[in-house]
Amino acid sequence: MNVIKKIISVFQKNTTNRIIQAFNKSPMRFLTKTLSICKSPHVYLKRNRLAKSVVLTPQEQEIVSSLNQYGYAEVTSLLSVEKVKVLSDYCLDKMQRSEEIKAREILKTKNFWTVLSDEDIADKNLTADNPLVSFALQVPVLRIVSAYLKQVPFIEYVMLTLSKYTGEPLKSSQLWHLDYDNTSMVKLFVYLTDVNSVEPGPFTFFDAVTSKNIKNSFITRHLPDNEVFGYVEKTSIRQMTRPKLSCFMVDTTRCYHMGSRLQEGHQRLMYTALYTGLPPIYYWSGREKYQPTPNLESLQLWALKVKPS
Ligand SMILES: O=C(O)CCC(=O)C(=O)O
Repeated sequence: MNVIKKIISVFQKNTTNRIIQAFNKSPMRFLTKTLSICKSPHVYLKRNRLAKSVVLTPQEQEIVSSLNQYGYAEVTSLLSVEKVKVLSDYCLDKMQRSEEIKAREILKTKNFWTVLSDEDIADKNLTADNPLVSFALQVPVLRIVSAYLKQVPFIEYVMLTLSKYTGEPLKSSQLWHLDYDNTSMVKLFVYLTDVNSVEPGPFTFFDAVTSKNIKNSFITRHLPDNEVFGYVEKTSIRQMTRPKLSCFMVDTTRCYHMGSRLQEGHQRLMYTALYTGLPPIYYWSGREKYQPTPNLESLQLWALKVKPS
């Protein structure tokens, strides 16, 4: 009897989550966001207020303008070379152990990549000095995201993916889509292997202006090339063919994108940090999951959503 109850509860939970996901993949997500703000206005207002006090350097201002206008920006020259090196060493070591990590992967949602960061996350909280987290905590990035989202962000996740060739038809994020983790968010990407050509499956997108011309259903779907090219010119594609250690930021809620379309014999190691404005639009996200380290600045503490001790 207990087993049946358990099966029913799992089924109900999955069904509820699927309904919420479908709802938030439609324009109704703005209603969800409004309701979440009404439920916890202090979270939203406090983070808004703090963002107003952020002072940007001229370089940061330029990046925010590019994000506002086009939904993306190159940020390689903004980031600490030392931090990129630490991230790279940490991630390349994981790549060497990818088969072992793959065997312990938690969520096998996409067979064209292995989530190498799963072993960091597992059941535990991540510490702020974990290289995947400390890279996302760079204050210039947090200032930029705060100014762009008009809200001091939360680091919803950090992720390291190793994409591989499967020989199977394209699916999920290999097709064109927008992201719906939140109504306001931005992603920071770092290539940790060279992606100098189309073979290693570059992150590919249309800027926010072009993306507006792409039509989708009320509950949005991932779109194949032929459908997308019915709305926009192939020539407006932005293919991030860049050497390793290149860093860029994209508002993936505004820019249609896809990637990981690898050709045989290639692989791509990429780091992603997702910054979101709180409150979340899903009851299961926006949760505390980080352990602070001493001497963090205020923006960093907010980004980790840690309670001050
Ligand atoms: O694999 C890729 O380049 C696409 C990743 C993606 O769709 C995303 O991070 O939202």
